[in-house]
Amino acid sequence: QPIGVFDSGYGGLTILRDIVQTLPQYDYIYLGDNARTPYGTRSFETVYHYTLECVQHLFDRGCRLVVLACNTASAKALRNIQQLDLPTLATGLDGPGLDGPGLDGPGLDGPGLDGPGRRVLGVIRPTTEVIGNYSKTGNVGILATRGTVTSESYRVEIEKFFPNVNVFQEACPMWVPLVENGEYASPGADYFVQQHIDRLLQQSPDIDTILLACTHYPLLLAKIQQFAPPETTILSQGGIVSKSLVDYLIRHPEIEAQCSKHGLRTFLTTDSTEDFDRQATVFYGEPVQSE
Ligand code: DGN
Repeated sequence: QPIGVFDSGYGGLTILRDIVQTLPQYDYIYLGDNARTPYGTRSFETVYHYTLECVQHLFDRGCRLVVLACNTASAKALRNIQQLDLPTLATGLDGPGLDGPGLDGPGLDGPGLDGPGRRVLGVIRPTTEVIGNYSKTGNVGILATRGTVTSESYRVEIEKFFPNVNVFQEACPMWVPLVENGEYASPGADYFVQQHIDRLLQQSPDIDTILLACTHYPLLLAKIQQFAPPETTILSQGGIVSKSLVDYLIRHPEIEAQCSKHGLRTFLTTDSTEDFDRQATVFYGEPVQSE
């Protein structure tokens, strides 16, 4: 079966891009819920229902393993989806890595969830497991959508792995629209990127590590580097999530054995395929043809 990768829109393609570079042999189905994006400002209930529908669709398309390559969905929906114990949607995770207890999957290795069914993984857990290793000052900054910030998922998860690390968060609601409108290098990008970097650093000038905890933000990396102090470590999630997926598949050979390996890529969108194909090239780095 193909590995499913879900995002509220185009952003998860920045994660998929790293995953397919690291694990090119597998088949992947990417689903972007472009008709209902953005998720970043929506309620927990709405994000949960939208995400569940899309995960179910990926299961219906034959996936047994689905990665929520969206921070907002991982923060607001993953926990509830993993706790579902439906005959058609048996999810659950165990051990460290993309999974395990916590907001990304609290106590999900228990009975009734792991089952014979499908697995849903998020992007928060793998990132929070390692972020403290990058910081010398013990002060890390999280840049994300308002939904991810207000969920407090990053703060709660990082405190579990790195109790001595201080977490500072800043919601950057203008950054997703900037990216989706191709404004990577415009005066508008200068204004809003500087504004949020300054606000983050006002919380603590000792922040030496900044996590781009939203799938779109790697496309603003050059601007972020321009306005952050030069010695700052700026982390994108794609590489971290890919490495975590490698570890997960090694630890779960029974799931790995079920993953089909023909190098196929399928792209699905809930909205216009023309728009998706045009934008996706920017996020994925090569042309795609969506359905
Ligand atoms: N993919 C979303 C995230 O990583 O939070 C950003 C896009 C959105 O829905 N706002």
